Amino acid sequence: MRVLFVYPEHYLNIGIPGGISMLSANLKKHGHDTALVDTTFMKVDPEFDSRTFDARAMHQKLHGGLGEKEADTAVVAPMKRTVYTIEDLVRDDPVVTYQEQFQAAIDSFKPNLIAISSMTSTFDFVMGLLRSVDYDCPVIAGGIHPTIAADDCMSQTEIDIACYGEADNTMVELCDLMEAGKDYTNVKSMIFRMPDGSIKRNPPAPRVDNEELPCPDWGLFDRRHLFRPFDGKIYAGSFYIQSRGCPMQCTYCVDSTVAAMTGGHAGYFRHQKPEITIRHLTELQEKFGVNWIKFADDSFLLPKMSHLEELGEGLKRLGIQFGCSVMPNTITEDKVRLAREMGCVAMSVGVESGNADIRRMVKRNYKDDILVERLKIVQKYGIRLSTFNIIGFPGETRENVFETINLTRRIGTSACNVYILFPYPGTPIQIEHKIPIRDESGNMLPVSKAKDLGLSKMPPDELEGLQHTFNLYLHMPKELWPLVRLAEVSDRRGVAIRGMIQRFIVNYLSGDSPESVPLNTVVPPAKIGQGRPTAAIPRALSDIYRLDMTDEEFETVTNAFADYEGTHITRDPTEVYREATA
Ligand code: B12
Ligand code: SF4
Repeated sequence: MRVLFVYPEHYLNIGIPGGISMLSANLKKHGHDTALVDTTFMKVDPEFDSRTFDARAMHQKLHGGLGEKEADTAVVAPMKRTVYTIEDLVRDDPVVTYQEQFQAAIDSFKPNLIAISSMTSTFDFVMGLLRSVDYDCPVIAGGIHPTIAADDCMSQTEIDIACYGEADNTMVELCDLMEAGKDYTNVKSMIFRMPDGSIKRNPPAPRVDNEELPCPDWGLFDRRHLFRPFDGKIYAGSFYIQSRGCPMQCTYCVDSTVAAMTGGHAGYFRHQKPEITIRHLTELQEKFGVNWIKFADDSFLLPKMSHLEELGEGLKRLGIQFGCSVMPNTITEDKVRLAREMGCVAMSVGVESGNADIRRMVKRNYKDDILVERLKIVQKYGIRLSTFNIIGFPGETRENVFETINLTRRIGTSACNVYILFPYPGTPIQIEHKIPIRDESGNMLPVSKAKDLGLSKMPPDELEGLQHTFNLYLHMPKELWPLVRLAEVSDRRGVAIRGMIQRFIVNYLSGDSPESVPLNTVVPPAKIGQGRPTAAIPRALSDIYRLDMTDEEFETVTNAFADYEGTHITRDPTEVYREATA
């Protein structure tokens, strides 16, 4: 069987997905042939593609932009500059259309099955892609959206089969039966559109033994997925997952629902032996020169010390540096020390909220002091720490968001990924608050609508403003917070101020020496009050005086600069690392 996978990823959102790479490896192992259509590196012309079909417009609605660099980058943590950036990877690429690329793949590969892998946020986009091409074979959809919203998936008449949960073995079974011309509509964990138009939903398949699977098929993907800038250097690597499922049940996540629908919580979480991980990574290193891995497991430090020690021996032999996610309750000094020795250079931790009641509500029940103490251990060992934070939880107030900002400042991370809560289908919060999957016009509720759902006590603009400025509040000295406050408003001026503050922070993190200029060189003397002409204004921020400001704002900004004594921005963890390892 020839299976054509479709990976509908955002432009330049690089990284090899575990799902397709594992399915492809297992299909090949069982004698099937695979190919891939991947939108990650498709440089499209917005005008042309929107005339061809609506995929780009759809993507624009879903993600607020595709194909261009986001003008406002403040949502993402400011990082050190690298000499070569992700845009350089595609600088010389021709402009293409999704339709042409997809059609060309169909025409040359002549698939017997089109297999799309989709998250909720990419589902309408991939359906747009599918409708733009001609093909003559069944279509199967899998991944988290078909898993959690199978009815929504089957409501699209182009989909013949939806698969819920893992498909490593069932996909092979399906292809074997199809190839042999036998009835394949009894394959478990799959939902079939029958010839009479009815829908047949089969019971869940037994859980996959992830120790028996071959090494993920990274060769199917464009090598540029392996681009890994870190701390000013460039490495080669991608995601690798050693486990299936998760033992936690956070209420903003789909995992507890997936566990329930695929056979219950018992046996849902499975972790493979270290020797399997090492065998796969050795193969990936030999084939692709891998020297950097992002472990996509939900908690890298969860296994016992003996397991981690064995894994560490192998990783040290391979000389692979890695990043991983960890749950705070699994952090101990021994494990962190060991992780560092194994080659861990970055850890991300879901801190989510700085308010203990909210954390309890979403089943992330840790005490502030414990969080701070444990995350300091991570930094003590020179591991770059990044946190994940969510704002906009049900009932959350502006004060609660500042509790989160202040807790994150106490923790001392300077890389924080902040999201507005979006209740994905199947999450306990989505179910409890009856958030629809699609809007009145039948479009998937876009992630950009998260602010409008009315779950928190903040109006949409305030919530969005706080998301855009969260990292700026995190880094900037408190005296300069009045500037950040002005940047919360998403008008031209607010966006310009965000850019200025962002550059100020990036310059600082990149080691540029901070320069100041006297106030009287940036504003006309008439504007300056008594005794302030020589007040020092950081040069990188002085353009704020070129923007329109009311007299009151002028006073607030100038007073903020007057109170500001130097450049004590929240420190870059790499400095902590250098000190720790000096
Ligand atoms: C690595 C990762 C990413 C990577 C790679 C994505 C990918 N497609 O793998 C990147 C960084 C791109 C990413 C981005 C995002 N992610 Co993510 N990600 C993950 C993570 C941690 C691991 C994925 C993985 O490798 N799993 C292991 C493999 C084996 O499982 P799998 O992918 O589910 O595949 C199996 C089955 O689903 C099925 N299957 C998969 N594809 C197909 C196709 C066919 C035809 C068939 C039959 C079966 C099938 O078989 C596979 C093997 O058994 C998961 C959590 C998780 N543990 O799965 C979240 C997860 C998928 N991400 C999630 C989210 C929310 C996001 C973001 C929106 C985050 C954000 N706010 O920016 C973005 C969305 C990007 C976008 N395009 O819209 C949610 C998805 C929720 C939803 N309803 O869509 C998840 C489930 C996390 C969570 N628990 O909430 N993510
Ligand atoms: S949010 Fe992470 S830790 Fe919580 S249940 Fe989901 S995957 Fe597990």
